[in-house]
Amino acid sequence: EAVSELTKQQAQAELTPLREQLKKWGAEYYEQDNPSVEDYVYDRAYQRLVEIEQRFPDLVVPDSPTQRVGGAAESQLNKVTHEIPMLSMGDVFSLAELADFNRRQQDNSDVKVDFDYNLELKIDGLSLSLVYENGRLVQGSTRGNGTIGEDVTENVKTIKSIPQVLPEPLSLEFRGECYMPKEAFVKLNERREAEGQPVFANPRNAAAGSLRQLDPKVTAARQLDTFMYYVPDYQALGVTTQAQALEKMRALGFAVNPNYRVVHSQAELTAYIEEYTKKRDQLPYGIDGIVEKVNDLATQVALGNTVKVPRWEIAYKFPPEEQATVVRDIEWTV
Ligand code: NMN
Repeated sequence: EAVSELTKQQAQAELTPLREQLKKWGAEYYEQDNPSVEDYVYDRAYQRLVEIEQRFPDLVVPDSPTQRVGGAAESQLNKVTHEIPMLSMGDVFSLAELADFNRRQQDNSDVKVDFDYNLELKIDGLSLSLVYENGRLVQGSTRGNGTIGEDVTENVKTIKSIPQVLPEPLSLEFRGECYMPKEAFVKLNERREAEGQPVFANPRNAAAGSLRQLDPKVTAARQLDTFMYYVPDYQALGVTTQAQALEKMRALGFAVNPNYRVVHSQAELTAYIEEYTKKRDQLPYGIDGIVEKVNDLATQVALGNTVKVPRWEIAYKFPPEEQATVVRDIEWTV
């Protein structure tokens, strides 16, 4: 049923099971690292929830999946508090929706936004926070529910692309993505299969399962890698744009994905997305879309966040490869 046709009673009746289903899928994905459905199935259901709540704003409740980040940090790992919350990201599923998002951002906000976006590959891993004090790595943590994450400090120390010491005595937090390269994922699953252990559903879940280990030796054997992409306190880093922040992080010794690009028009934006839609299979790591960020960091801060997502960035999600034609017909069961 089209959302525009729903009566309020129908909407109310649909919302409860829809939210329950999304919470169950979320727990499987975020907490157990073992999803039971493909991302596009989750995304369609989530999108429907967003649309129903937009049509009936008074039916929004604080514990709706649209109002909360990720899953609970329920593992046996120690907990850390994120002073600056680690948020989720809004998404769009077509170039038309992305153009719409940009138009609204540029025309309808109190903040002046130019067509000056940094585009990055959306690495299919899990968010990671790294804290340095006087240039030394002192803490690594997962996002968890955005405010409370899991302490994985000893585990991140086993990841080769993460510098333990920076060339400058910075006391700063860096954020990025922890992922498992495609080749490492295939080998890991082959080994697990040979040993009669359950295999991981995809590289993202393998990365999450490998990072969230109680024994750092297990993490060390898993060949995790990282791409860093965000510094909350950019002023301390001495940069003013996202592209500069990436370059500065690279200079500090972090792994930074080289395939980013600053664009100034819809045509350049479309060209980038088309290019990486084609190149995606050849990359040695999985990507599930493109992230568009307002390049100017002061403008990012001025735009701010909703309770769940930054207003200065959006993810364009690739259509699911095989199922592209059936995606609109997907139903969820409760
Ligand atoms: O947690 P955030 O940053 O909002 O990321 C959402 C991503 O996680 C989306 O790509 C979504 O498809 C994926 N996800 C998948 C499932 C699943 O059951 N396959 C559940 C929750 C989130």
